[in-house]
Amino acid sequence: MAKPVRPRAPRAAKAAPTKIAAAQAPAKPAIIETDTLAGEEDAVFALRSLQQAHANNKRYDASDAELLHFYEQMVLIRRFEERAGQLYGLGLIGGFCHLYIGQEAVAVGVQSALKAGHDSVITGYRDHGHMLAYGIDPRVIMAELTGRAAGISHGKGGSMHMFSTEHKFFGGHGIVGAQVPLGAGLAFGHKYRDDGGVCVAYFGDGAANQGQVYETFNMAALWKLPIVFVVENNGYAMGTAVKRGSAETHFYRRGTGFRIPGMDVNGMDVLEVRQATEVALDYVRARNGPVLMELNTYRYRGHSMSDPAKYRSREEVQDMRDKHDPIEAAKQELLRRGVTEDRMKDIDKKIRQAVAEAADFAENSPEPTADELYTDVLVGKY
Ligand SMILES: Cc1ncc(C[n+]2csc(CCOP(=O)(O)OP(=O)(O)O)c2C)c(N)n1
Repeated sequence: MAKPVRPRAPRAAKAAPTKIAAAQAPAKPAIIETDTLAGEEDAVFALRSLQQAHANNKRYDASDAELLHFYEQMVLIRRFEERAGQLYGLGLIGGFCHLYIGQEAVAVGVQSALKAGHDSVITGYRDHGHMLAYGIDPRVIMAELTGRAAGISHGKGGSMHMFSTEHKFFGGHGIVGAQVPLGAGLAFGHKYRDDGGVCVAYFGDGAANQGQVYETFNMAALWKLPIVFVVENNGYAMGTAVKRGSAETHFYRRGTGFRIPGMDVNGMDVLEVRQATEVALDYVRARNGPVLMELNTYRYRGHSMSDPAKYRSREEVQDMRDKHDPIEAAKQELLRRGVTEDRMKDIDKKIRQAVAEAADFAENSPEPTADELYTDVLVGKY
């Protein structure tokens, strides 16, 4: 599938040196060949770039069973999120609720390449899709969304603050960008214990403009931490389009100043995401330090449930849905491979049932009792 065609901001043209500037330039000392050194260094850095490896082999060679599994996981995320949107509309979900619809191929493609229960993951508030891709029970996620005691954070976290240490899923963070330095901490833990694990830290294109992200890049590169930074570039930070809020819209290049190789990936193609993640993980597991992946994707719904999304046209959203939908693309590929439509319909039916069960379970679960206010406040006794 072609890379999504969300328009990128035009890059500023390099100013041609004027005659005056050239005339005033000091003569270069003959001995200190800084230009040559810089050139060699750049060549070394360019060689380290993983973009070439990605370009050479873009898509994961999935078996039919694997692709069907990816399809199933993406459909689960979509149907779950649609149902969460309905429950929000009915007043059953309080607080914020950020849906992941449109971005499913990112979570499914990346998670499928990780060693479950070994590698760790941390993300922002748009977290339900990641948890589902990690195999966490939809019932406990829905129960958390509806503030029930059976929820994964005992009904006290809601949409943005879900954890599962068992699955090495470390949230669920409402503070934009906060998960990036925390992710470096998780990566430091892997390195300190020498357990071979990698941390994947997801953040948005808006979060990518925060200072703490670059402090983290510096530390992570300096200490060669086993971390994959994943920018989910969905085109908007709340109502601000990428080209209005970012001087460099190619986020995969943002690690260059810290010698972190970047990868520019089509986040609407689950097989491309999977393949690129493997390249990144191989590099990180070989103790080379961090990688920065930009996954170009799109969110179909508003920023959160309370966003009418007036900053973009209906046509833009429809165009992405029609031409770049990750689920439809996987479906078409399965059909081309000879997997029958009936097989996929069975999967869709099974998913609808699982999501309905999750919603029933949540609605029929009790709310936490008042004494829950005093639990999970501190990790230990001080
Ligand atoms: C430190 C901080 N500043 C501002 C906000 C308000 N806020 C919530 S989401 C958001 C936009 C983030 O956009 P992006 O990183 O692109 O992620 P996306 O929502 O697109 O997934 C902002 C500014 C916040 N939660 N935390």
